[in-house]
Amino acid sequence: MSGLLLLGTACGLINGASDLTTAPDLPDVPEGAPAADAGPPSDATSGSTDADTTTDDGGDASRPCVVPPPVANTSGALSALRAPGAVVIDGQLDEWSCVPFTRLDRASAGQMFVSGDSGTPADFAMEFAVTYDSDALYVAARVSGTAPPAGDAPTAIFKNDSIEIYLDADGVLTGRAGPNDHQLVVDHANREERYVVMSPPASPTAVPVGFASAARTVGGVLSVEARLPGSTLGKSSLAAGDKLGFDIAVNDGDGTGARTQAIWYAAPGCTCTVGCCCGAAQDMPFCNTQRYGSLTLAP
Ligand SMILES: [Ca+2]
Ligand SMILES: [Ca+2]
Ligand SMILES: [Ca+2]
Repeated sequence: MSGLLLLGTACGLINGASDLTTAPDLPDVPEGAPAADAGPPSDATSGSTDADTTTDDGGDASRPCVVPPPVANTSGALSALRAPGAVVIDGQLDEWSCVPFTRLDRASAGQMFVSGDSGTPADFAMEFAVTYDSDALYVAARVSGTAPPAGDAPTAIFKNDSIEIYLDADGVLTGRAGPNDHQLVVDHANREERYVVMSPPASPTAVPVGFASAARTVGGVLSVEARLPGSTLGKSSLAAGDKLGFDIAVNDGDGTGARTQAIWYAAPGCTCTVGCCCGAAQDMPFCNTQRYGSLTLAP
């Protein structure tokens, strides 16, 4: 299939795994993926009953749109467009077809964490996007090349094939996560965890009220959607111009601790001194909010 299908197509046409076969810059999806990956969709959703949240302005699923193919963004500054329509947290990314995605792979990652994985330099990649409405922030991710699903660690789910979302609401980056900082992990089975303070041992806590996620695997491609209410970021509503600390990572793991993590951005400069901060062995966004990039909400 031609990657040009991504250009000038109609909203709703692109969906889930088909994106990865059409996107021109995702060569990491092997031709003829393992049969084990091509089975029936594996759906998992969870979260509050208000997970299927609509945007304020509705939307037109048939409205034509033009979005560029996913490209890397190594600047550390990301912007999110307002959601063009309703975002339904079901692991199907149809409604994201008019939202630009950013590519994250080993080559473009701001930081890599490798712990026992024997993968090759190009064996997994993620495309991710962020959008919002007045009530919530939404994150979508498509992960390819990890041969998901894998890893069934019931806790410390970052050991499984998973994604991690990092958010800071108040612009105060002290290293350690504060009350409105979030490290949210969603794995291929839609297990969810939040981590707050990463002083060993790491202890997951319940995800925030109103957080919802869904994970779906089709054809070896893991699609994840997540919703984080503005209230959990200390905001009564979200609006254009808001700026948040933001980062995201993808884990290729087997559940045992052997994993490879690609982190979108790792900000240079560091002033914190407590915990695994500047220059410490695990000086990464999960442990040091000063490594976050930024997310600006655009009109
Ligand atoms: Ca959806
Ligand atoms: Ca994997
Ligand atoms: Ca903060």
